[in-house]
Amino acid sequence: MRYLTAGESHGPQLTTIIEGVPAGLTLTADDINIELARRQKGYGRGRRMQIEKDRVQILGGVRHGKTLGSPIALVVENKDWKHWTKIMGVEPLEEGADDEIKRKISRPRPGHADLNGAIKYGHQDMRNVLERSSARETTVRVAAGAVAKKLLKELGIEIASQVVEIGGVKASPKPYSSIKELQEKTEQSPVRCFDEEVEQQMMDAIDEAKKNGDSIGGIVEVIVEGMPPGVGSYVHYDRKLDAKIAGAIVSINAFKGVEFGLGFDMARKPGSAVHDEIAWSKEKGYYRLTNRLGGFEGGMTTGMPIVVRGVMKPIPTLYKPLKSVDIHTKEPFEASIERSDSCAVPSAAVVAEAVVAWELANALVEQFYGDRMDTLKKTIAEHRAFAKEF
Ligand code: EPS
Repeated sequence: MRYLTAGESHGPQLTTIIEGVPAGLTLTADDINIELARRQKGYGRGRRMQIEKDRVQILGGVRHGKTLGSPIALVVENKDWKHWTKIMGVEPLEEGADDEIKRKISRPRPGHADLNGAIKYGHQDMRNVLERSSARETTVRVAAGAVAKKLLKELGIEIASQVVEIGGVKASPKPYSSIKELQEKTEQSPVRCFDEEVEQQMMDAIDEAKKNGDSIGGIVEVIVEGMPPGVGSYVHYDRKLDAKIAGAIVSINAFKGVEFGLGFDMARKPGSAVHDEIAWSKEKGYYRLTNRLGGFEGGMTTGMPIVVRGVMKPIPTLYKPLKSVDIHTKEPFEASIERSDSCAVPSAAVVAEAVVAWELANALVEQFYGDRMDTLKKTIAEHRAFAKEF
């Protein structure tokens, strides 16, 4: 499966075309809208989230509630577009159009794509960069991920996420009785945190950052239950599924690092305290006594829950601007101020779910020949039985 996205943050719409989804998957706009609404929630978002009410239009690839196997075209309108029709218009501007219409940006924000993007594409106006590098694009990545999540659900695979740290406030690792409990409780939390004892501290940290014109980042964790073992491969670098997931996480705007299971803590422990011992039982087949490796060995799933975390840096658009240089005059300036969020970590957890779901669904479709949902289900059920008795 693959997908492309197009669209600028303040352009008319965001678009994605998804290719390779098996035929016969039950899919409605509501399946996608639920995910879009989840991404829009979260304490710390700015005014833009009050303007947008993201809803998808399915414009191809689905008929009478089922996927056809043909490309799926999804569109989400930007409600804010009506305020930007001139600034972001497609047609050439009349000669002498005033600066208010151009809203040019010549002062790059440290930490954003502005300066490198301008150098790469030769843009004298960095709005041409920031409109596309904006995290608004994650809207349609979540839409594509919603299709992947639907596919996983039909195969008995569940995905959840939790925010485990915001601005230095850490959640304590609390056990959950089931992934359902984790899904339901984080959904009720304004910061998508399972540990309600630190929720208020996280919100206070966000308020403090906002008051200071600053921003804060954090850590999100994605958990997946129900993946069969042996998905991915050890035989070649570009077939390792954990590597694909790591790439997908770091591809989310502002993400800077990724870890599985014990992650970076593994550097501080001996092998005997890292590797998961193997056991077998009639009803479970092979399983691990612990899950410190987070569901992967040798680039393949172990069948244990996948536990992957990503770190999001603080958003680089600050009301308290940092030093920068005007690209026209080369004079030092304080970087331009653009409207922004003080913290988008809770939203980013939903994006992380989407990109992980995409990689897993893709791996299953590739490995188990998924032109049709019914045959995909059958071959995966056979593989599960084979792995259990092996
Ligand atoms: C973003 C800046 C803000 C965010 C935006 C990402 O938008 P604006 O420039 O319109 O104020 O709200 O996020 C979204 C619009 C979204 O849907 O998540 C940025 O510069 O990355």
